[in-house]
Amino acid sequence: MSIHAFKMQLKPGVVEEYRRRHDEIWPELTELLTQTGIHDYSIFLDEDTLSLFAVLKLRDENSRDSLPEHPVMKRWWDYMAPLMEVESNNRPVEWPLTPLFHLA
Ligand code: RM4
Repeated sequence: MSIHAFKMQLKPGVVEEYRRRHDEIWPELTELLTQTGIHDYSIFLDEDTLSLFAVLKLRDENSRDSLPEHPVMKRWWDYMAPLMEVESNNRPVEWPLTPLFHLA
């Protein structure tokens, strides 16, 4: 198991919509993420900068690299693109975060 953290960026004025969409996250997306090997996945908001801080755990045997090609993942990224800073394919821009400390 490994832990991964990264930043994403929300656009102004969409916090409540971003929260609502995650409160109602598609079952097929949570199933896909779980099948991929992702678990214990949290996203936190910095209210000052609208930066999102994502932290997830990844099983050693995982298929995370295949996610960007999956139709459900693409559909979710298309759906979320108006709310976030995204790449040209609508994947959210992810800025990696460097681990400095962990208390197990
Ligand atoms: C985020 C973003 C991420 C996805 C989570 C579930 O808004 O789309 O890529 O992993 O939702």
